[in-house]
Amino acid sequence: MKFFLLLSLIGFCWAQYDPHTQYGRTAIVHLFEWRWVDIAKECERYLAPNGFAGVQVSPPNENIVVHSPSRPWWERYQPISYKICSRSGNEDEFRDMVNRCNNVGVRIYVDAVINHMCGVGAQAGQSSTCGSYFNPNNRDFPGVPYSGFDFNDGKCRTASGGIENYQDAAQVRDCRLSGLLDLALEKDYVRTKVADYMNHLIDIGVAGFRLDASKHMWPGDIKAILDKLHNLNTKWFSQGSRPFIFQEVIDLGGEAVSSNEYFGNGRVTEFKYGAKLGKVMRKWDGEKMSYLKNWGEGWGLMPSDRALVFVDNHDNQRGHGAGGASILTFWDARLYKMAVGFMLAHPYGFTRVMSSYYWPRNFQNGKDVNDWVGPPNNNGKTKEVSINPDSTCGNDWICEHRWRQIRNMVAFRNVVNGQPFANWWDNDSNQVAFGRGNKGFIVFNNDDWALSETLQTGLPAGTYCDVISGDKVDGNCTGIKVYVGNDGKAHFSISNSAEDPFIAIHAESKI
Ligand code: AAO
Repeated sequence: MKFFLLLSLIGFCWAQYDPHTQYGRTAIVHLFEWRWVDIAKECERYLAPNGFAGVQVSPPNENIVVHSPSRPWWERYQPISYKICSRSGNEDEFRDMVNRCNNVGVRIYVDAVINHMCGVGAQAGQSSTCGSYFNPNNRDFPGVPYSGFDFNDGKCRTASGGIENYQDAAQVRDCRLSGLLDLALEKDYVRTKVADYMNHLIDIGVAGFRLDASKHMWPGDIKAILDKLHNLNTKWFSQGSRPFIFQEVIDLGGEAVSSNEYFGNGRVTEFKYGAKLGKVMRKWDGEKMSYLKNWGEGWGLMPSDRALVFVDNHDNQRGHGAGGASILTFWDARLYKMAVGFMLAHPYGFTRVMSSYYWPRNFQNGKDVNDWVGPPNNNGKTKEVSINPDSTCGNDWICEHRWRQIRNMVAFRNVVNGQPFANWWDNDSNQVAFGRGNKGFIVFNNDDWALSETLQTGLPAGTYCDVISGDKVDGNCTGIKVYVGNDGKAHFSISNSAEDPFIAIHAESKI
């Protein structure tokens, strides 16, 4: 009994699983490589009005400038210092963004790169985004400052100094990931420097962190850092709120490190989610949507209240990281919208929507040789996210979060929040439907033939607007109308050649 009391007490003070979203908001969006000035505007003009809970932002700290290839997106995963100074903007712009987003109830989550600094092969005097000097050869990063004592060179036991075998947990934690200089996070000095950086951001008003490369840090080292963190800024968060933590651990099974080692620290990215859902939607390996009936823990996924879920991320949408070819992205728009729709309708996990930019994908021998290309830019200066008259984005920003089907499913998730998974139906193939209590219902047709079924929706009688094919505007519907009878049943017809072969209705789409 005492033990459980203690546990719940710890759970209470250490609510690092709670994203601290504004009440009723349930999904965040990763605005990959966006500038702070654009995110500030997006919070006010789009995210808040459409019920988005928050934004994962690209690493805000100073990073190395890579010229070959020219300014790749991944240079931001090579820290030089913890000054808030990157191609997304300076500290003033970052502060302005956090203020303006919080003021409209949209939270900011920072991608924190704390496992390592730049690559061992970088050149002394190579430039950095804020001009801080560094010399990787003698491990000198005066901008922090870190020196030779602060890295794991002596601890790693591989000949190359890099991770050679993912079956050896000590290598994975103590050796270099992709040649990146591995910080000695068991040192209190290093922990303090990292915590100072994160506390600086917390004091500005961020709500939490994605911890990059968590698999490559010992869970106990992460905990020691988290123990040093401040509570969230009481200008926007209630007294005693702990920062939301989600750890990037790629665990598809079969390796020495597994996700559950990290549950004590916060949530963990569930990479099986997108890999498996992609297979189902593509009908690979004999998978079909009817098998999704017990989606979630029933599929071997981690506990829902520990999972941060997504269909794709900035790595696996371009062949980095893990998940492989099954991952769905904006490049496969039709299936992608269905997969994101399924994710947002389903109660499992805390959801993150991806928002990408275009790059000239170019496969050679199965590999995209342009997988490095950075955000839309003029001579290295990131372009503004311009907005077209039809509310989509210009300047090569894809803005999946602004696609009607995805934006409306974020609203759907908010409306059905807390409602149980209900009224499952399937045809033993790729036509499925389910509801969320008496608040929402969704029907998919991923078969090669038409769907025509009368289904129990669980919803009160009335006429509903399908939020996939249209919007409820001034009490009318610009898309398909669905008539729910007094018995809760409605007839659905979905052609297999429909632009978007799924239909979703909810309490607030009733007309
Ligand atoms: C760049 C260059 C490198 C250069 C380096 C230093 O590309 O050539 O050596 O600079 O100069 C990003 C880029 C990197 C880039 C880096 C720094 O992706 O290309 O390196 O910035 O600029 C592992 C980690 C995971 C990591 C992922 C990319 O575990 O943490 O690799 N993701 C994060 C970020 C990412 C970033 C970093 C970390 C570094 O999201 O953007 O890197 O800050 C297995 C393991 C995974 C492992 C993958 C890939 O996955 O399980 O843990 O991820 O391999 O190495 C099947 C398996 C699956 C397996 C997969 C691939 O799917 O089931 O388990 O195959 O083998």
